[in-house]
Amino acid sequence: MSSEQSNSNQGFMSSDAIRHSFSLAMSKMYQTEVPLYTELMELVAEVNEKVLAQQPEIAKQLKHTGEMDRLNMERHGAIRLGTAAELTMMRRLFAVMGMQPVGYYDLAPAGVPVHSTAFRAIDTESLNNSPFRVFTSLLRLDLIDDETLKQQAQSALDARNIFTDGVVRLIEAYENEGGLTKEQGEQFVQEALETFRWHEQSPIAKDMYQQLASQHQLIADVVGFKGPHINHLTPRTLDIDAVQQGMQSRGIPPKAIIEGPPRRNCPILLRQTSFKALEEPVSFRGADGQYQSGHHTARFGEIEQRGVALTPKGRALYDQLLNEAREKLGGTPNESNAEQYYQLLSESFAAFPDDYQTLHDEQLAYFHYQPNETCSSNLTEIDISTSNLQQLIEQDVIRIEPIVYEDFLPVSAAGIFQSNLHSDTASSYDGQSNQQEFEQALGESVQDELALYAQRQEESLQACLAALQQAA
Ligand code: OOG
Ligand code: NI
Repeated sequence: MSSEQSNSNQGFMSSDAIRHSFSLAMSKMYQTEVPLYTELMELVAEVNEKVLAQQPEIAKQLKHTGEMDRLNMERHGAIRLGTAAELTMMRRLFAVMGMQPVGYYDLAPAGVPVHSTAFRAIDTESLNNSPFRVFTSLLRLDLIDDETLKQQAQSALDARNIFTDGVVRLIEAYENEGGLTKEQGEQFVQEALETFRWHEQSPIAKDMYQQLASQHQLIADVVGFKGPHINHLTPRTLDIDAVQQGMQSRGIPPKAIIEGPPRRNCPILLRQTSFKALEEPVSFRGADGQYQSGHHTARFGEIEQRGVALTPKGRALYDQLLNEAREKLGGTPNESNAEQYYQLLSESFAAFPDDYQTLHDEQLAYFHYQPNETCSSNLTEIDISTSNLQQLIEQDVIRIEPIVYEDFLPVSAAGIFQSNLHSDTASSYDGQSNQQEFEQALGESVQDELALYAQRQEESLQACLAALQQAA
């Protein structure tokens, strides 16, 4: 029995249900905060509908993998935290919703002074019930070189409390009782939402904000606010190139480059684009208690297209081909070299097989194994075992369906961060990446995303063989 079933059996609201409800509440809040996000959602829904109508094989695949029902509720968000204590409590908050930290992303080499993880559901069923994920970064104040400023930033962070008392009580209740009742669950959603809300009033003075921003825009974005406002929500599209064009024709200027792999027949990993952060009015607190007006750019919109998860071998090939294209470009992709970059990218990725069968056979990607209902072979005469897997696939007894990538990509994430920063600060930090320190702040280890995909592939294989043996 999954933990999901066990907590709903005891009269608790399931973690999947809490996560789903939270993701809807968050989307509703962000739509009122950033109306352009609503427009983006409409555009994505339109494009997805068209793809499903025009490409029935994609519709079929999504039905087989269970992703069809989740498509329109699928999104991720992102937040940036300031202290270890905030990250620990955030982990406990997400745990109530069945979201666990997966993966470690070090953004310092790309000039972004944070390291990050993604909180998300783990097993196939929970992912299909609600795929909501949150890319969560922890600011690395150790990368600020001005000692005085570092101290000031630290005191500002230590003085804030980003969680309501109510949400902390409910987190404790969840941990002690093993779940929340429906009433508590609903209350939890409302209380948790408060942490992610936008605050127009900054608790710090304008000149401190400016000093922080001159070190790095991102430092000001974290230290200058009462809480970790959600900075974007990202719906999932089935055709990101169509959305990129659609944005332009609706007068929403997208960032110059779609991050990730090039367009392919069989999408791999993740492609992402965004529209630029909005400049928003903020008022800063003066020493005399009076507020002084200013502005801040932080919140933006993003869209992504997800493809099959890659094995370590596939991922190594992806990294190699991406690096090759970037090295040939001889700089960071931007408006002025976009066409050339796409050209180099597609040349370089010609070396990456582009049909699911080859991706499977060469162990470049992860797949679900499923009994093929349309197969007419007599199962009693066939060896239904792992050692005969290839044969079973060739004879159409078993079909393979791509396991969708649920995680993020560091180079892409850096590109997304960067496109929203308007500062000409360091292009890379050489401070050592420190997963151990991150995990200490988190209060536990992050899960290895590759191991999770391998495990789900293996589980689907065992379930598939068992079903076939039963049928035989
Ligand atoms: C997070 C940027 C990374 C993604 O989808 O890769 C990201 C941030 O700006 O806080 O959201
Ligand atoms: Ni994002």
